[in-house]
Amino acid sequence: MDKLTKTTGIALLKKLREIRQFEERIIPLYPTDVMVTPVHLHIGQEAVPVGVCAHLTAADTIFFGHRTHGPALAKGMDMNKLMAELYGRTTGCSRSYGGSMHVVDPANGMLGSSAIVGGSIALGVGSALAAKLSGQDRIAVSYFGDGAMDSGVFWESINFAALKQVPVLFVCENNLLSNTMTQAEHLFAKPTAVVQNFMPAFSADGTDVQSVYSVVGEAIAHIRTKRQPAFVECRTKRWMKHQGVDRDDLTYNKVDPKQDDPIWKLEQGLLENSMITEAEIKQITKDIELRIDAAIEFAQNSPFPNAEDLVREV
Ligand SMILES: Cc1ncc(C[n+]2csc(CCOP(=O)(O)OP(=O)(O)O)c2C)c(N)n1
Ligand SMILES: [Mg+2]
Repeated sequence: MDKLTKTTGIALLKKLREIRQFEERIIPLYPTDVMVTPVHLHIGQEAVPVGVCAHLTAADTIFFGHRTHGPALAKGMDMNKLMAELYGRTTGCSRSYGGSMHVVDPANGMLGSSAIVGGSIALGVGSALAAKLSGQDRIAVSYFGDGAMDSGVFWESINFAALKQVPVLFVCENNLLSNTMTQAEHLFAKPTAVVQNFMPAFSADGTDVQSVYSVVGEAIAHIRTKRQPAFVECRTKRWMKHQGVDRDDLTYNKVDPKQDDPIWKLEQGLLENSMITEAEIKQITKDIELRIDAAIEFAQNSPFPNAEDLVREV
């Protein structure tokens, strides 16, 4: 625990647990069809959004893809609004128009997520360019999976951000899988090896929130002080199938229940350094469960859209 204070460590643990427990509650509910959206779960990968968003303010913007629950909750989205969106209710963060893959929360810097792989990378660059042109000191984050790195828009965005020197952080949440395709099947070179020709490029252990927190902290310090772009690759493990609520069973995606678990790692570190007790962990877990109970109740009691809502935003 050389990199974290007690306060930061506990704050990170609460966010990791919030995302994990939120999604663990989705698992049994999902087959009952109360949720009217596909879901791509973040379980096992929570350290990446949590370690990144711990360095962001509400004014900093973030754009992500189809796997939204982790970054959305980490950036500060209200759990009730996210749950209601999954239930397809008008009180959802996207007023039921989006579902799990399209979440918005402008007050917390979430202006849109895209189900098109790579579809939001350029939006982060545009947001950073806007900050630069209007003299705002906020930054933007383009957050995507390794599957997006073979898209043209990724390379255009890297080039443009470096050319115009805009304050954007590119985060590659690298689970080494694009659906069932391995990275070696679609990417010519290691991510950081190529990108470092354009901007500072860092690597973090995405199964360890301490690592993500400290590496991203360095990258963001660079962006905030120099007003230049940076890139961070976070190596992580996908525990669940690409989509849906089943555990992954690919023979080439083996998960170690401890070493690949950011929550286990952080809790061990905090316990060993007497920064937390077992009883405090239990209390944190229980408090989050109660908030999820409330979020489910909120979603269940919220209205479905009606015929007028269908064309309200058109
Ligand atoms: C342009 C485009 N091509 C293909 C798809 C189908 N698709 C959805 S998610 C996905 C895999 C994306 O992998 P990655 O970007 O690494 O994200 P991960 O699911 O691993 O978090 C694919 C191929 C899509 N949505 N958009
Ligand atoms: Mg991936």
